[in-house]
Amino acid sequence: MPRLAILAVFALTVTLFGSAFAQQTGKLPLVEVYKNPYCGCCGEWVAHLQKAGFTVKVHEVADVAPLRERLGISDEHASCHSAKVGDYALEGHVPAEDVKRLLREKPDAIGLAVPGMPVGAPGMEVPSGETQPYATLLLKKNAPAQDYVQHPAGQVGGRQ
Ligand SMILES: [Cu+2]
Repeated sequence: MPRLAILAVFALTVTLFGSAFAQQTGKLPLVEVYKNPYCGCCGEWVAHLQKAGFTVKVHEVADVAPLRERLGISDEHASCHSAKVGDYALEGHVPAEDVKRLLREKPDAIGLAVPGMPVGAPGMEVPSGETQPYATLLLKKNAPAQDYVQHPAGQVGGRQ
């Protein structure tokens, strides 16, 4: 019997250590991006996510609008590309850090959006280094969108 007990303790230790390790590595879910094949800044955003550790699957589509609508993102929050990560939707040039925060905090929401194409957002960097202030919005299911993360001008949210 003691041998069995030792085995049990050993097995438990391995299990605990394994899950602690998995938590620390923080396995990131796949991001599925829907974009027009000719969208350059969309491709830059994909590169930004990959650099941040995400695995990205790109779907080239002629028109992103039907998917955006299916994801529950309204026209006023629209940008150039849409994406799915876990149970959430992403719209536009959302910084990878904000996506990680969303996945950590798991709010009850549709997802995140950076409407339009703010200069300086990840994938929207310009050679001059100019940046516009913008907010990453948390899209709620039956309520108005909320500011989730403020990105002041002069702070490049993209490539580190
Ligand atoms: Cu864009």
